[in-house]
Amino acid sequence: VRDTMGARIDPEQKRVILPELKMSDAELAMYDRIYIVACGTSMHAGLVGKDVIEKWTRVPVEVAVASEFRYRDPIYTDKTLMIVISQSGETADTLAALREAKKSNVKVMAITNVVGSSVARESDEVIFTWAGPEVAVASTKAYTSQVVALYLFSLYLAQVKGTMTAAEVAEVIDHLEEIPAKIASMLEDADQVRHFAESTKGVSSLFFIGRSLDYAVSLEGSLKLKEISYIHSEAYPAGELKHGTLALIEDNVPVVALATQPDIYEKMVSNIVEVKARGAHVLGFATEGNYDLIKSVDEVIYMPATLPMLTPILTVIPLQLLAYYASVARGLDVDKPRNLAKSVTV
Ligand code: F1P
Repeated sequence: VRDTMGARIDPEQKRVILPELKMSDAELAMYDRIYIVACGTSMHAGLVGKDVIEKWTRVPVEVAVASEFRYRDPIYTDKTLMIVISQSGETADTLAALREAKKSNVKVMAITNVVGSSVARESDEVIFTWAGPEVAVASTKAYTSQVVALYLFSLYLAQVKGTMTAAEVAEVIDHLEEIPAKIASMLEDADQVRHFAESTKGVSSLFFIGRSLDYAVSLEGSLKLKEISYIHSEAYPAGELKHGTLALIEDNVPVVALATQPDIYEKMVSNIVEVKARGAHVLGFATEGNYDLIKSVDEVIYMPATLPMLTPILTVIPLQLLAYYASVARGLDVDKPRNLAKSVTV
């Protein structure tokens, strides 16, 4: 986190610095509305960013799929900031949205991995993710680095707007600095998720449910599964189940239920009870210490504890592994899924 991001942590001061930011802090603090525009995995990172920016800075954020955004007539004011997120920096729809915004004189900040890419060159501001080359088609480390960039940007914005105290920022930084070790331990301890993935071999459909940040991560887990294992999969906000999706739950349908957010834990448990009552086989995700969840589900994966706002960086790891092992179990080429290109430039 400290050394590789275009956004950095000052370890002594426990503050975030954006060394490459060209605009003044006063200008940044002035923006009162943010559009985040991106495609695919990058858009899912943006959904995490939305919740984090709104919570820490109180600036309203709208996340838009770039391929749809270009048909809108967006309501820009001179206090609107657009953030475009693109691993490759060459995605056609994201570039089109960026160019439209520039025509309306909207300030655009990019979060991208590729120095010299079109998105990097054409945006007013850039935070590089420095995630190294993404070799496989399906984005994995790009997501993590984009989410980290969004956390750091949000903290910086909170600093300049004064919406968080220095102590609150320092607390988040302390937790962020512990994340790499926690990810390493999760990667070493992947047997349970591999076993669950292998048990999906004959399965034709799999559902993810979650609320709030857990829902945002569910969307990415579901996309990874579709992309590389070709299992039909959907992610739903758990509270929406009874508005239709519950009809699809029957005996032995696998459901991955994320329950990492303490303030809505009880509501998630009642959704899990609903799908279990229809025969679903539920793999739950909870934070270490929250050992109660096993009473409501068939299997649980416990994740290292961190701040609730930071859990997406951890939760996505076993979800990516689930897609990976499901793909391997089916004998598929994990790195080159059918029909997909690394960069969608047309
Ligand atoms: C966006 C994206 C990727 C996905 C695939 C197709 O790319 O949807 O998230 O994995 O490779 O493109 P980008 O704009 O982040 O480069």
